[in-house]
Order: sequence, then structure tokens, then C-alpha cells
Amino acid sequence: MTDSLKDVYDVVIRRNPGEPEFHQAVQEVFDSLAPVMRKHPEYVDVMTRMCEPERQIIFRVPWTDDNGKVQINRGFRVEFNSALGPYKGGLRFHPSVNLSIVKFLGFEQIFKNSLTGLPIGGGKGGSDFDPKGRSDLEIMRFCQSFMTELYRHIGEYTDVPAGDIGVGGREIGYLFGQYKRITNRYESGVLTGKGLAWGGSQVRPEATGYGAVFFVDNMLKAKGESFEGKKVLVSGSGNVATYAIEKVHQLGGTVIGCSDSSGYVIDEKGIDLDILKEVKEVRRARLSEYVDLRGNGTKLGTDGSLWNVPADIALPCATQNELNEDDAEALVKNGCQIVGEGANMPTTPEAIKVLQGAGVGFAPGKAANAGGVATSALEMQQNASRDSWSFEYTEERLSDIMSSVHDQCVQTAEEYNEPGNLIAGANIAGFVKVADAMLALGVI
Ligand code: NDP
Ligand code: 2IT
Repeated sequence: MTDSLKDVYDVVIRRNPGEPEFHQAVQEVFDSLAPVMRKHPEYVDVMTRMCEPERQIIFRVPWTDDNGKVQINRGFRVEFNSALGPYKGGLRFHPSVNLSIVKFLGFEQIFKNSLTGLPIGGGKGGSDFDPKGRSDLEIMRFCQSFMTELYRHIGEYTDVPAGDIGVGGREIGYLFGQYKRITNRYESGVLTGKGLAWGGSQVRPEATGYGAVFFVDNMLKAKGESFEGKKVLVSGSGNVATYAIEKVHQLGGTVIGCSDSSGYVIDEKGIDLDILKEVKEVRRARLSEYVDLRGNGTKLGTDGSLWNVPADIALPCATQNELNEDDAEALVKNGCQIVGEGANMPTTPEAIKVLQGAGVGFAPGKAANAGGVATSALEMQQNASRDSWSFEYTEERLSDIMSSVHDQCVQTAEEYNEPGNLIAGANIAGFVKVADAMLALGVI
């Protein structure tokens, strides 16, 4: 970090006390930007502004549970940066959600969205609501109450939310239904991740997982290799993990382990996706049910870590800071070649140091998982033109976008004398485009 950026960072820490995840995300970007700031000192001032969200909304979400008891949760929407387009980013429903987490996600989203090359700004939102164990009707009442406040802040030209942890097609449906009732507008472009019958896009459910695998495939191809015959670990078993597993298998690799917050499974023959989807999407149950249904020598690990299992490629697809220094050392010891982040900030800074020090190829989340938001932008395009594209065409667009994100990271890293450092490449390429737009738009 340059001295001038260190001054900006000190202000960020002082102005945002008690927000460790936000500090971590800012520090990671700042650590990459020294060569840019030396070349373009005018960017330091822009960076100062970029760290302050354009708008932060925090609201009460009252709802009634199935026993008639009134419950209160806290809702958030942080509209971080609209230099390139309407604020765009997901909603997360998880008990751990707080302002720090929403701000780290919103900050990263600015650079990720810029890398896609599509006209979308950065934002993020969510709630500390815990969907686990809640009935369908409770989920619906919560979503309706959440939207009863959120609707006044969003719109197809203003801010376009989508899913993230705990928010999938079911929740987007309830949110869209309430938005439509309150506004009396069929404004398809206000949310993405919609169902196919009511304005959704083909490939959006698959996009983040597929995109992350496409990104890693580009890294493998650059070394003259492919997924064929590779053993892969995927953490998580939600939306991103499921479709990462599907694409790895389509490309000839074998995913031998995945996880949820209760533990992990090892299935040397390859994770059976039909069973996994039945357990996680239909039953919304614990991963131990996968072992019960699959049998066949499958093992449940509840102590230790998924990352201790020997594999060629690791794809963390669950949550932030889930892969720590010890995990990284275990991966290196076992000969892992590539770590590709399907989740947002899943690898701790100490773990990244270990991996990069050992020459493990590292794909940072804001590049590797950009396929989800990119396909959301394709959904917005289809909504704006009242059109719908085929699965094949949409997947081809996604694959092309991921290749372009990969190439930008590689080329920018080279341009700034950090060959092979895709973290530097992603942060610099993502930043420069937003910074130039902000400079062009006056003091904003
Ligand atoms: P889901 O809710 O579908 O799945 C989340 C998975 O991660 C579940 O298996 C969950 O386990 C596990 N998990 C969540 N929190 C924790 C935790 N604190 N400790 C351990 N495991 C945990 O979410 P997504 O698949 O959509 O999101 C996964 C990651 O990908 C997140 O980091 C998200 O920000 C990121 N991402 C998502 C995109 C999208 O389009 N959905 C786009 C880009 C990034 P359990 O079932 O036990 O809760
Ligand atoms: O982190 C992310 O990029 C997402 N959760 C997807 C955001 C989106 O608007 O599709």
C-alpha cells in the first residue's frame, strides 16, 4: 500500500469502526493498487470517495410467525456506486448479516461488476433473518414485509437486487410479487433471478457456479491443461456449489467432496447431483441425509476440514473466510494446483499468502464468481427488450464473458508487472474503469 493510500485506509478504519469484513475487503483492494496510484496520483482522491457508499439504508422488518408471534429483523441495502449503471447486487438472508458484511459485499461488487464489461453499478443488501426451519408461509410474510420498505429505494433504472446466501428463486418470487402489488407495475427489470415464466433468464440459476468453473478452465487452458481427470473439492452445497459441481462433471473432472455448515461429505466416485439437489433444494435438509441416501462408501466428516482432503483443484463456494491458513497449508501439502473462489472473500489474507507463496494458481472471487451478476445483467437486457434467449445462446454469452474477465485479469497483471497475480489484475482492471467514469462525471 502506498503512503497516500495508507492515509485513505486510516480514514476508512476511523469512519467505519467495528466493521472487520469491510476493512478486510478494502485492504485487499488497496494492497493491489500501489502501481496504479504511482502512475495516476489523481486516483487517490477518487478512491477516497469510492470507499464511502452513495447511500446506506437500514430498516425494521416486522413479520408474524406461524404461532402468531411478532418477529423483528433488520433489513439493509447499501447502494455503493452508480458510476457505471444502476446499483446491482444480491440480497443475503443469514443470521450473521450486519452492516460490515453488507458493506464488504457491496464494495467488492463495484469492481466485480466493472470487470463484467456490462453497465452495472455496485450494491448489496439483506437481513439477519434466518430462513432455516421456517415454513414457506413464514418466508413469504418475511419477504413481503422486507419489500414493503425496500420497494421505495429500488427500480430498474435505480437499484436491481438479486439472490445471495439464503435468497433463491422462491424468495425472489415473493419479493417480486410484493413489488408488483405495491407499485402496480410489471417492472421485470427491478429484480433478477426470477423464474423463467415471469421474466427470468435461462442459465441464471447455473451462472455463478458455471462461470467460476469456466474461469478456472481458462486458467487450466493457459497451462495447456483441462478439467479432464482432475479431482476437485467444492465447499458449500447451495446455489453456487451445486452448479459448480455440475459443470466440473460436464468438463470431465470429479468433485469428490462438498459441505454445508454442519460438515462435509467425501464421495470418491463423484458427488451425485440428483441426490444433492433432493437434499438441499427440495428437502432443505442437512448434508448427512446425502450420506443416508447415497450409501456406497460415502463418508461424513464432522471434524477437521474439507480442505484436508487431497485434490487438484479447490473451489470455495460457501461463505467469507471459510478457508484459513491451516487449510491453505494442507492444500499446498497435498499438491493442489488451483484455488478458485466461487464465494465472496472465502479465503483469508493469511491463506492467500500461503497459496501465492507456494505458486498455487489463485482466482479471486470478484473475477471468478462474476458470472452470476453478469447473467443478471443479461436478464436485465432481455427484460428491457421484452425478449427471452435460449439456454445455449445465454450459456455461450456467459462463457465469453468469463473468458474476457480472465483475459483482462491476466493482461492487467502483466501490464503492472505482476504476471500471474490475478488478484492484482482483477482489482486494478475493475478499479480503473470505475475511477475513470467517476472522474468524467464531475465530483460525485
Ligand atoms: P446458498 O444459500 O445457496 O448456499 C450457501 C451454502 O454455504 C450452503 O451450503 C450453506 O450451508 C453454506 N454456508 C453459508 N454460511 C455458512 C457459514 N457461515 N459456515 C459454513 N457454511 C455456510 O448461497 P449461494 O450458493 O448463493 O452463495 C454462496 C457464496 O457465493 C456466497 O459467498 C455468495 O456471496 C457467493 N455468490 C453468490 C452468487 C449467486 O449468484 N448466488 C453470485 C456470486 C457470489 P447451510 O445449508 O448449512 O446453511
Ligand atoms: O455476489 C454476487 O455477485 C451475487 N450475489 C449476484 C448478484 C446479482 O445481482 O446477480
